[in-house]
Amino acid sequence: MRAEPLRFITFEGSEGAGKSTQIRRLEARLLSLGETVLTIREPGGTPLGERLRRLLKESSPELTLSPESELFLFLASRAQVVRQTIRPALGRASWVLSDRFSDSTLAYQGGGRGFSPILLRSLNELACAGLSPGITFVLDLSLSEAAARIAQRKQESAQGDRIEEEPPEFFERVRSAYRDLARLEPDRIRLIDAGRPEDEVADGIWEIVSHVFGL
Ligand code: Z5A
Repeated sequence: MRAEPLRFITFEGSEGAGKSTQIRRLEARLLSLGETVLTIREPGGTPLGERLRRLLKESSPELTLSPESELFLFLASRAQVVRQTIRPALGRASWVLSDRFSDSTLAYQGGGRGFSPILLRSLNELACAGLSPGITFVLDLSLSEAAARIAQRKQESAQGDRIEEEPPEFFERVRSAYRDLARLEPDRIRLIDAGRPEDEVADGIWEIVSHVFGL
């Protein structure tokens, strides 16, 4: 009999794909069953991580970040959240849901920026102390649909973001890197068509979670 995967579920995909929306939906379903759930985001999840998040997202001419500095700041946030937040929560038998984790580095710094996947895997291994999610959902959405959702959201709250300023080719490479990751690790990484209505996406995710964890 196969052991149940770790109750650590990560959500990945391009900006605007619906990760935060779907995490909230899954959290609500688990809570309704009386489960304990910790929801975090990356970068973030600790006081250090939240400060690094502000730095990483800030778009300002005075604050230049080389690709190498950017990579190490994402990894620093991850190293901290794994040790300070995720491991202890899993140890208390809580579910941990994370909005982005190590696959973001493979997709954005690997696919997007061009760092070697071998190097990134080895740095991720160090940052994560060997921790790997039980399941990862990659919400896959076309660039045009993602852009429409982001534009709609911007009308509601205007917020600048450094990585958002990258050209469309960058995000095409990120999307294709995510699809490659899903092909490489089909057991862990489930590619989800995020272009469907919110309820349909949530039901698809729940079907997988309830099946894999026997809920
Ligand atoms: N990054 C990195 O480069 N390397 C790393 O290692 C890590 C991260 C960890 C973090 O940004 C940035 O850091 C990110 C990658 C990089 N940069 N980019 N680009 P973030 O955390 O601030 O933002 P995000 O992760 O990119 O996600 P987001 O903008 O918050 O989007 P989302 O969570 O995927 O989507 P949402 O907020 O749930 O939904 C977006 C809108 O669409 C919203 O108005 C919803 O109501 C709507 N929505 C959601 N689902 C649907 C459906 N199904 N239909 C229609 N409309 C929908």
